[in-house]
Amino acid sequence: MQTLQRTFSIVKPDAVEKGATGDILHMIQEKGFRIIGLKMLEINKQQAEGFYAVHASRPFFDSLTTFMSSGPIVVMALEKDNAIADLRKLMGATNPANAEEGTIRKKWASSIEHNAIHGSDADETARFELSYFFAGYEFCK
Ligand code: FUP
Repeated sequence: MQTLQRTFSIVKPDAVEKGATGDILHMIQEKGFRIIGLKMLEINKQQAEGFYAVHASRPFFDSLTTFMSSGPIVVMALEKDNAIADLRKLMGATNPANAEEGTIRKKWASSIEHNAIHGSDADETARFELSYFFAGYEFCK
């Protein structure tokens, strides 16, 4: 059975810088996602560290959080049946070298770090990530 689900996504600084935001939003909407929250903002290093706290012990943590605070990002709340898994499929593999044709990372990512888009990987992380960037009143019906 399909269940309506929410997920969270970020167009990362590399993709915003390339002018890919419109194309990425289009790819997401073409797959049937409903955008129920959307904003562009910049976060500082500390805010990026809070978002990626689960990766704090990983060797790439410092570089990743510096990158994520290096320029504007676009954050999104998305709704669809099976939204979490379907967005991950549309994103493609973390490393663009392994990303399949037709995925957002195949088209726009340039490295494993500068990989264009973030998407929540599970229900619990989606809830945390949505609440990190959105207040409840900001979601559209
Ligand atoms: P993903 O869920 O596909 O975004 O990938 P992960 O949760 O494994 O990693 C989170 C982010 O850390 C990636 F989007 C990019 C970054 N990362 C690196 O910079 N280097 C690595 O070796 C692995 C991940």
